[in-house]
Parts: sequence; structure tokens; C-alpha cells
Amino acid sequence: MSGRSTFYVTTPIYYVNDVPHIGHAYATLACDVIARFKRLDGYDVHFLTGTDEHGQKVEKAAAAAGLTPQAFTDKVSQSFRDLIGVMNFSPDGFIRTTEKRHYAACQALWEKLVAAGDIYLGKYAGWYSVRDEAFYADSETEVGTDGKRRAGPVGNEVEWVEEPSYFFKLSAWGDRLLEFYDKNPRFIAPESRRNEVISFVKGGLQDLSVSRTSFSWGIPVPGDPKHIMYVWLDALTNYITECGYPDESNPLWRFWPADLHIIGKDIIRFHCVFWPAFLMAAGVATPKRVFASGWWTTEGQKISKSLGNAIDPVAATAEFGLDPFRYFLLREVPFGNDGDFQRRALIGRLNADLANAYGNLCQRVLSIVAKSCGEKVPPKGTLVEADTALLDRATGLLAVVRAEFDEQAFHRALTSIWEVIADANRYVDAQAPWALAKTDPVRRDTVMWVLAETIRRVTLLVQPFMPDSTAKILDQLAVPAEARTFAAFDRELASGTTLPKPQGVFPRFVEPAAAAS
Ligand code: ME8
Repeated sequence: MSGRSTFYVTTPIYYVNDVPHIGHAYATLACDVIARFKRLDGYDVHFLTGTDEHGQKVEKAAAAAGLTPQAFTDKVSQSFRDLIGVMNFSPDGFIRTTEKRHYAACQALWEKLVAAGDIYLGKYAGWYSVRDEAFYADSETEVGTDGKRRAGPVGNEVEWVEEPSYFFKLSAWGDRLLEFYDKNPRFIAPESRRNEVISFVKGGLQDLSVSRTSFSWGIPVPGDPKHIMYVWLDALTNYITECGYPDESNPLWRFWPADLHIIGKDIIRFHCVFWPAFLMAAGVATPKRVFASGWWTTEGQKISKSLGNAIDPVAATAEFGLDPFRYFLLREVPFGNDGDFQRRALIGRLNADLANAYGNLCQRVLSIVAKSCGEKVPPKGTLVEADTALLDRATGLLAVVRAEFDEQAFHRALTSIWEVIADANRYVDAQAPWALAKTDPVRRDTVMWVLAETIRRVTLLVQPFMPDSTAKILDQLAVPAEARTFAAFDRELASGTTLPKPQGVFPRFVEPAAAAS
């Protein structure tokens, strides 16, 4: 192979009971930005997304839609595929749990767990939430004032289930899991989630029901097809199916273990407790890190089907532009925290950060260069302290942003980049190139070179967040395609290069009502 370091990043696979909304777009966007960053940084990247198509929840949704589960999943899975184009995501793989390769991987994993002595046949009697596809202990449930029993991170209703079931001996894995968390302090992020998982495991683990017999939409248990596998055992396995499991000679096996699973905060227990336990039991390497994002509400309200208030990524990108929407989602809320989607806040950022700060910097600099420097990269004369200070800050960004990406701290990466953009705007005002045009055109050229070069450095780093807009800016600086990776970060703009006509990239957003009045 290439000899480059590999980097494998995954999204949750989405249930096909619902059409994609902002919450789904968010996790995939985070992975997309990381995948793009790592590619630019020279890694051999594999970025996986897909759909989770089995289980009772999907079976019920198909019945409600009057379709067979297969016809239903084919249709809804496609809407998640379509989101890739809408959001300009760059996955290397799209997995569906109804694929043959996935059946083979799940059944192989099951057989390994059986061979390891970690699976036994019993009977499940307890609570189950179809919405969460999760089993709950009696102590985890609560009866509300409406007489309904609920459980789990968002308080979904539970029902009593009694059926023959295979169990995974999770109770035997508590100590080994605690040791694993201890040895791998980066495994769960953010820190608050790590504490949550550790105290859950310390509280004692019950054996986990890993098969169901009361419905049939799933993967049959090898040798006992009346049982279908628990949808979470099936779903989690997708991450290794993609790499060819159990065939370790598959070229994609080089990506396992995954470097990063990005998930939502509601599915931590599955990824940080069950998943490493299954893998350790089966003798498969464990993923390096699981990062749980927070949840979006809209204008202060929980997103719900009945309120119909889910932000539709198709409508949002059409109204605000794709890149501004991508920027806003990762800039507005520290990744890992909950966030509220407010139209006012989005428009505010779009105008302040994109149109006024970054867009205006590019526009001012490129139009002076076009008008006064002969539509060419100006000559770089002698640099003075103010010039090197700005250039050094821009150069220093690569290490800063790299470190923030290692922590999935997108908002901090963006804040650091935008500080340099603000510095550059202040430098334009302080150097006043329009005045230098009359007094010292040689110095004016150097100032314009410093600015164009600063824009180049900053823009290279903004690429993962806003790929289309940054491509336009780099085109306007005549940066060749092969010089847009971080390996070329130090390759300065060559004076004398002819530049195309500048064009604005981030227009101001004017509310339709305000525009009409
Ligand atoms: O949980 N804000 O699928 P899912 C942010 N199939 N994130 C949100 C959100 C919101 N308002 N609403 C949902 C599943 N999400 C499983 C995953 S992985 C092996 C199997 C996030 O379609 C949610 O937290 O119900 C979850 O991470 C993701 O969307 C998929 O949810």
C-alpha cells in the first residue's frame, strides 16, 4: 500500500424510520470535515457512513408506510445517500445493514462470541424501548403522571417483553472494561461522557439480550434462525463489515481499528460499553476513540416529528448557501455540547464572520491587486516587522488547527483561524495600501503580497469546512490544485503569477422581508 498513516472515521449509521434532518447532517458533517482535514494532511483516509435498516422500529415504520421492510428501507436509505450530495460530504463508503457482506460479518462475529463462551441461551423478561431499540433494567424506568413507563436518555416509552433469547455475558466484562478505559484515556470524549460511562460500568453490568424472537426483520442467528440478532449487535458490526471482517486480507482491513467513531450522546452506552466488550470477546482490536456530540434543538424546542420543526438540510442549504450552513453548524456550538439552532444567530454569523470578516478581506485584497497590481501576484519586497508578524501568525495556525482537530474542537479551530482573519483586516487598515499607492508603490506591492499570502494560508485551513468557497478563493489566487494540501503550506505565492478576475464569495444575507421593503 501507500505507506501513509491510515485514518478511519465513521458516522453513526442512521435508522431508516425517518428522513434526514439537521441532527443526522451534523454527525456526518463533523466526520466529513475531519476526513477532508486528514486527507489534506497526507493521511490515507477512509470515511464511512450508511444506514441501519433492521429491527422492530424499522419494521413498524415500514408497516405504517404500507411497504415491505425491504422496499421501505431501499427508499429511505436513498434519502440519506441524497444528503451526501446536498451537504457535499465526501464518504469513501456507504454501508447498508441489509447487504450480504454485512450478514456474513455479523454471523462470523456471532460465531466468534459463541466460540469464546460468551453467548448462552436463556429467556428475556424485562423492559424494551422500540424507539431506542434498547433493554432497560426495572430501576432505569419510571412511570410518569400519564401512567406510561419510560426510560433512557430522552425518556422514550418502554414495553414489557418476555421471549427466549441468547445472552452475551456482559456481566463478566466490567473489570476488563474499566481497565480498558483506564489504559485508554482518550477512548471516550468529551470528558463528561467518560465519567458517565465509567460510573455506569462501576454500577455493575447485566448480561445483555442479543437476539429477538418476536419479529423477523433482522439477521438470523447462525444455527437457530428463529432468533434474529439484536439490532445493536448487528448495527455496531457495520464498522468492521466495511473493512472486510472476517477476512483480514481485505485491503480495507488496514483501516481497522477505527481512529474515530463520531456518535450522538444518546448512543454512548452502545459504543463505549457493548462495542468494546463484543470486540474484546471476539479477539478483535478496539476502536481508538468515540466522540459523542450533543443534540440540536430548534429555536429552543426539542426537534420532533409531531412539531414538524426539524431543520431540513435541503431547505437550509438552499436558503443560506451550503458552505455558510456547514460553517455555522461547527462554529456556533462547541462540539460535544447541545446547541440551539436559531435563524437569527445563523444570519448574524453569516454576515459578521463570512461576509464582513473573511469575504471582505478577500474582496478588498483581491480587488486592489486586480486594479493596482496589474492582475498579478505583486512583487514581494523587503518585509518589515508588521509583515512577518502577520505571516507568522498565519503559519502558526497549521499546528494550532491540527491540535484542535485531534480533540474534535472545531469551534476552537475556527476561532483561531478567524483571529488571524481579524488581524489581517486590521493590518489592511493600518498599512492603508490605498494611501501607499501614491507615496510608496513598492511598499504597497509588498503589503498586498503579504495579504494575498495570508489569505492563501488561512484558506488552505478553511478548506475542510467550506470546500466550494475556498476552492473559489484559491482559484482567484491561482493556487494550483496540487498545492492545496498541507504539504504545500509553505509554498508561497509566486510574484508575477497572473490572477483571474476577483469575484465575491460570501454575499451578505438579507432577510427576504427586509429586501422587499
Ligand atoms: O441511533 N441533534 O440512529 P438514529 C443532534 N441507528 N444529533 C441528533 C439529533 C439532534 N436533534 N437527533 C438525532 C441510531 N441525532 C442508530 C445508530 S450506529 C452503529 C447506530 C443523532 O438515526 C443521534 O444522536 O436514531 C445519533 O447519533 C444519530 O443522529 C443517528 O440517530
